[in-house]
Amino acid sequence: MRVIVLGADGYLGWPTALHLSAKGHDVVAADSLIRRRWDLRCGTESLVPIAGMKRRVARWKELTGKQIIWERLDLMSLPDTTALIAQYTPDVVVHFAEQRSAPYSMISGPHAVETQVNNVVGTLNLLFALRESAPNCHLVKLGTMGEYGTPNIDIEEGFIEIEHNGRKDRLPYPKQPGSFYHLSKVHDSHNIMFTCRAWGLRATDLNQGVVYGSGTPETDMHSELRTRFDYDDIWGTVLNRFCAQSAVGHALTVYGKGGQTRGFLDIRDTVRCVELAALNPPDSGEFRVFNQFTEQYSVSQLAERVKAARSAHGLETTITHLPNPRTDMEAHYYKAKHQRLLDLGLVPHNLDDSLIDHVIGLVEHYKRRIKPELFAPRVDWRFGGRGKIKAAPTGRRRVAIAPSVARRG
Ligand code: NAD
Ligand code: USQ
Repeated sequence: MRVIVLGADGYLGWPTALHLSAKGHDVVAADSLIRRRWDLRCGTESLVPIAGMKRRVARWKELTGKQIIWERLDLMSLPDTTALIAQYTPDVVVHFAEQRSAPYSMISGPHAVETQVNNVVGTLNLLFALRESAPNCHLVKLGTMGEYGTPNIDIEEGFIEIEHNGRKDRLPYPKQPGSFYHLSKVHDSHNIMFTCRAWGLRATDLNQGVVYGSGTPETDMHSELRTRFDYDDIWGTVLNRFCAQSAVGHALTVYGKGGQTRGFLDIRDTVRCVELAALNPPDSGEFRVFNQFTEQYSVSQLAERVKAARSAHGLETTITHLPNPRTDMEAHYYKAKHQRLLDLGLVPHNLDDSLIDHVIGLVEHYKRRIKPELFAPRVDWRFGGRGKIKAAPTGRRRVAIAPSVARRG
C-alpha cells in the first residue's frame, strides 16, 4: 500500500510510520511539528529525547534500507493538504494529526477554540482533499473511546439498534464526551460519516482507548528512532504517568476515588490495529467504527498494578487520591465491545509486570530529565489552567480557506 501517515512526529504516528514501512508499505510521513511548539507553551517535554524528523528517516534508511518520505504539512492549509494528496494519491491515509490532550483543551477559551479549530478544520480539509484527488483512498482516522463517555449500558462499536414507537433502526451510538478535545472527535466522526454518505468516501473511525508503553520493536532499534514519552499533567496518559511517578519515588496521583474506568491498549497493539484496519478496507461509501482497546481498567486498578509490580522487586509505592480536577464519574458501569479488530486477527499484548518494569526502566534511565512539578494537575475542568502555561495565541495561524476566497482577500 502507499500510505500517508499524518501526525507522524507524534507518540503514535512515528511508531506507526516505522511499522508500516517495516512491513513493506510505501510510507509518506507528514506533520506540522506543532506539538513541539505546544510543549514549549506548556513547559513540558518528552522524557525521552526525540530526534528531528529528517534525522529519524535518515537513520531508518541507514538501518533498514527502507525509505520513508518526510513532508512538513499543516492540515490547516487546504491548498497544501490538497497538493499532498494529489502528489501521492495514497491507497490509505492514517490520520493522527490532532491536538489530543483533554487537559490542554480545558485550559481556557482560546485553548478550547484552538483544539476544535485545529482538529475539525484539519479533518474537513483532508476530506475535501480526498474527494478532489483520491476519492477511493481509505481514510483511517484516530477517534477515541471517550466519544461515548460512560453510559449505564453496554457500549457498542459505533452503532446501536434502537426500537422506537414500534420501528427499528441502526443509529450512531449516543455520544457523551468529557472535554472539548473529546468533543472535537465527535464532530470529526459526524463530518466523516456525512462525507462517506454524500461523496462515497470510505473511512474507518478507530475509537481508541488510552495508550500506554514506551515504544515498539522498530523504535527500540536506535536512540534516534525513539518515540516521545509524556509523563506530565497535560500530555502524559495515566499508566505512563504512574510508571514515571513510581520510578522517582513519587506517589501515584489517582484523581478522586479512582473508579474511573477506561479501555486501554499497548502501543505495540496501536500500530498493529492501524495496519489491520488499513489492510481490510471498507466499501466505497462505508463509514465503519472499530473500538480499539484490549482491556479495561479503573484508574485505581492501574495504580495497584504498578504498586504490585514494584513490590515484586521489594520496592514500596504510595498511592495518593488527589481532588479530581475533572468532572467525569468516579464510580460507574463500563462495558465496551471491542471485537472487530480481534476478528481481523489482532493478538493483544495484555498488560503484565514485565511491560511495567520495562517502562519504569526507561524512565529510570532518563530520570534526571523529570520535572516533579509536572506531576500535579494544573488544569481544572471547572476553573481552567494555572501555573506555567502560556496563553494560546489567537489568530496567529490562518484558518484554511478556499484559494478563490483567499485571492479575493
Ligand atoms: P501526539 O500529540 O504525540 O501527536 C500528534 C501529532 O499531530 C503531533 O506530532 C502534531 O504535531 C501533529 N499535528 C497536530 N495538528 C496538526 C495539524 N493541523 N497538521 C499537521 N500535524 C498536526 O499525539 P498521539 O498520542 O500520537 O495521538 C495521535 C492521535 O491518536 C490523536 O488524534 C489522538 O487523539 C489519538 N489518540 C491518542 C491516544 C493516546 O493515548 N495517545 C488515545 C486515543 C486516541
Ligand atoms: N487520571 C488520574 N490520574 C492521573 C492522570 C489521569 O486519575 O495522573 C485519570 C483521569 O481523570 C481519567 C483517566 O485517568 O479518568 C484517563 O486519563 P488520561 O489523561 O490517561 O487520558 P485522557 O485524558 O482520557 O486522554 C487520553 C489521550 C487522548 C485519548 C484518550 C482515550 O490523551 O488523546 O483520546 O486517552 S479515551 O480516554 O478512551 O478517551
